[in-house]
Amino acid sequence: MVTTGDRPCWDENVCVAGNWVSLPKLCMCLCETQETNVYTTGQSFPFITRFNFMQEPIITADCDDEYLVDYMFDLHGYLILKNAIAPEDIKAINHWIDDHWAYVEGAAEKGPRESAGQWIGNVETHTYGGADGLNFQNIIESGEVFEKLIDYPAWIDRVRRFVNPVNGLSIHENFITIRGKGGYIGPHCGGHLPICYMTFRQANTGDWMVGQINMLMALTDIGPGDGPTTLIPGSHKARFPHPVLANNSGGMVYRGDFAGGDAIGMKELYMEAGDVAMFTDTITHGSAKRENDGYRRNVVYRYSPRFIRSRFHYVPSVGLLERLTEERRQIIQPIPPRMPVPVD
Ligand SMILES: O=C(O)CCC(=O)C(=O)O
Ligand SMILES: [Fe+2]
Repeated sequence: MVTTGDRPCWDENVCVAGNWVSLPKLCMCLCETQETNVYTTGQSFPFITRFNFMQEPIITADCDDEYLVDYMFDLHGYLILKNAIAPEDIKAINHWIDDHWAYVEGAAEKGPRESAGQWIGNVETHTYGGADGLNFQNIIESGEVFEKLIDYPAWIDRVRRFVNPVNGLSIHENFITIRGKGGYIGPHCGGHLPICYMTFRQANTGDWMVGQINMLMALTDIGPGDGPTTLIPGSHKARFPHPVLANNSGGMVYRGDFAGGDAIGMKELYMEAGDVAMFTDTITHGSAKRENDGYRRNVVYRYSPRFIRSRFHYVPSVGLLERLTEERRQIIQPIPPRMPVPVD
């Protein structure tokens, strides 16, 4: 047994062939083969299912080791929350998608104008550029399960902490994204960007100050060939733009027009339905091209400080505001519009 501070590390059940490294308050296993890189149980890190320098930082949604979560999120810029969403909620979301499949593939697919979406109540269909597939934007307006996701227990406290409670919270964009064979999203973002919400920590004090944190929720299993999300671990701290984003305009190319998975340094994130990838939008990311038949299904909610207007400025409907709990309303409309009192 190796002991680091008050955290005991047990070598049984954890790593057979690897070496143990002790760091202050943290123990890691540097193993030589992938098979031995799997944590099963361990008294020091009961919440970690897998973690090492090479593989994904994965935690179970109920992990309460705040120090460890902070360490991994700071280091990698992302975490996978395992089994974060209840199966019945995943089922309800997939059901909504099935009910609206004609907008993805069918009679309703083409909107009245090339550039505009179709409205389904307060939800609008949308694409960033075609290859990325179809989005149902403003999905919080389409039913209870989507309202529930606003402050879902598996992530809301972490999100508040990373954005920093002094900043409050808002949702910058919320949508379902459906991507078929051949679809992808190009590489974009990185620590070099001078965009005001592309922050991670307060530069002087080091306090959390994440300007945008994405919850990318898997509605089906996403594995090799399914067009998984890709990212470059640690690139939220990069001061150089990724080489493919540096070719024009002094590093200000926002998004490459080819599959993100083909950009050097990208790593694919594999998830099972109900898992959530929580990542700072500052990290360089995109997706691999989908090679398999069928469609990739995700929900994305992006959280920002309350001062940031939502990306496409969908105005919350009166019905939604009335339905929301006070806590959710504070996130969806953190700064209510001020208007003169009507005079009779
Ligand atoms: O679709 C993906 O896998 C990536 C999505 C993305 O770029 C984002 O959520 O910011
Ligand atoms: Fe993105």
